[in-house]
Amino acid sequence: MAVHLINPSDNSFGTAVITPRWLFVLAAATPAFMGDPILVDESLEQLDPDTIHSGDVVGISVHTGNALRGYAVGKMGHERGATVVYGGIHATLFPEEPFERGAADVVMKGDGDVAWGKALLDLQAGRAERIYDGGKLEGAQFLSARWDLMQTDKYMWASVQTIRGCPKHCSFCSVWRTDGQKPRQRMFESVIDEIVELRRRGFRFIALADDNFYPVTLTDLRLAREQKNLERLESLLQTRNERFALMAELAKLPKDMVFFTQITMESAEDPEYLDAMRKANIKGALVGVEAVTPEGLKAVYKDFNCSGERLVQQLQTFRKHGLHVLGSFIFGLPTDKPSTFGATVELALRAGVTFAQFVMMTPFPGTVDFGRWEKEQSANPEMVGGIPITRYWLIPIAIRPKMFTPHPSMSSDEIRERTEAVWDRFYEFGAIWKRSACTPTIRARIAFVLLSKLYRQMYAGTGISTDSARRKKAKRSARWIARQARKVFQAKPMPELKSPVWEPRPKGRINLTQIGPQTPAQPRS
Ligand code: B12
Ligand code: SF4
Repeated sequence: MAVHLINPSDNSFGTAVITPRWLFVLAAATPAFMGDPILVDESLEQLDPDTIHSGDVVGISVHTGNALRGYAVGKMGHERGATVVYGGIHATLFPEEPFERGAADVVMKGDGDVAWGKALLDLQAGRAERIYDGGKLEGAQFLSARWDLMQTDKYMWASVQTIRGCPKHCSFCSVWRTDGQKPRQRMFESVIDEIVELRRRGFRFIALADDNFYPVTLTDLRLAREQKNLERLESLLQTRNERFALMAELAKLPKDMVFFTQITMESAEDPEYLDAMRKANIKGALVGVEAVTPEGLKAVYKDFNCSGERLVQQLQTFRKHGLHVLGSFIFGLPTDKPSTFGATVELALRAGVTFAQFVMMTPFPGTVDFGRWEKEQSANPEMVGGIPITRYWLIPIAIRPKMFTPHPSMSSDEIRERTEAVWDRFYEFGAIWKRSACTPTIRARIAFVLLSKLYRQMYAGTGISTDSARRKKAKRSARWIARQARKVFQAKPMPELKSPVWEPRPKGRINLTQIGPQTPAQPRS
């Protein structure tokens, strides 16, 4: 019984930017006596069906964007006599769908670190359940990935998760619902051990694949103090201290290492945290700016973000602390007007964000936005190709609309065209070249230009464009650029590098008067 783990994708580029972490974590969760699983990442190359045989187990991970391809892979595995198991965020949200659409034998909801091994043992013993619920594991139970099974020459960045869950509740995001609002943090020792292993193998660029690298804000601490809620304060400080301990250890790793993460904008008000990040070589972060106006932020329940000039200042604060920002903006919010597009890109340029992504409003399942939209549609659902639009991920790509929720004043085409124009403006050669001045050498500058172009081609070129000729061209050039960019990220392996010898953790409560900042958060305009 061979075990296959397949990361489905319609787009294969030969080289990928970031490792799909679940593949290597589930490989670690596969019982050793079953042998090494066979890993297939279709963002590199498409699956060869002949590799699957009767009696094998095929594990497929689906998020909403790749669910349709995932179901095609599952049906193919089933036809070849394999047992097909689905997991991942989309299967967690719609556990019946893989049975209806993807010939599933088993579906696993939630975390797979523990439950995957159990499911495999049950399958082998012929007593598998239909649906497993892996739940939300505590950080100490998260497994380290099997990096020994990775094709090292195919990826630019490896991904390591340090924390899951996010205390916020943005209306377009499902993380706080599926991963929970209580941050689940891995012990820093196991994170560092994993990173050391990656550096030994020649990876110096690591994406910290966290929902939110800043789980405790200064405002949270201030409020807990004001409310004299000592239990909450202790828990917040413990989480925060673990973050600082992790960053202190990251700082001791080889100096050529570069980390990238995702963080909320409130961290700009916490210089102690930003300085620790800089020392830890965390050189960049995706910051969810979403909208540049107060109305836009309110519409997505993100009014903890700043707007206007204060936003520019906050984004610049990251740069002052040595952190490059990948600003993430959403278009198509009900509050957007034609003038919002130009104003947003000009703000992004003025604020000095190093990279930016401009995504079109997508109602992802499990979000507040999706729930509202599904309710609105329930009386008289709009159909595309015989499929209700609220199940848009099942609509074949060729006829799938690019936007789903109607806008009060602009058509979907207008929003898409204006969004494409914004990508073009932000990533025009002159603007990229100007931004590339932040790099230290000419080689790094070239790498910066390549990466900017790659990002633009992979995302906007193949994602939002409706022109198939333009999409094909974007795919071809992304393939070529990705090969060149991969070489730039490659580092000399350091097989001699060792993990620190870890002391056992001291037990007992922490002293609340000594740890953590005492300063209240800055008021926001
Ligand atoms: C890091 C990350 C990225 C990175 C790296 C992606 C990559 N190559 O891995 C980047 C920044 C590139 C990215 C991009 C995008 N992402 Co993203 N990303 C994440 C994030 C924060 C962590 C993913 C991760 O590595 N987790 C660590 C692994 C170990 O956990 P896991 O994947 O959940 O797997 C566990 C379980 O789900 C389960 N499991 C998973 N698969 C399987 C399979 C089987 C068979 C079994 C049994 C179990 C199982 O077991 C695993 C171990 O416990 C998640 C948030 C999240 N919490 O999931 C969002 C998330 C997955 N991303 C999301 C989105 C929307 C996107 C984008 C579309 C954003 C955009 N608009 O461009 C793109 C799409 C990229 C693409 N084509 O895949 C959404 C997906 C929502 C949805 N319903 O599908 C999420 C959930 C975040 C959110 N805001 O809601 N992302
Ligand atoms: S968008 Fe970011 S801040 Fe908002 S809930 Fe999701 S992970 Fe948290």
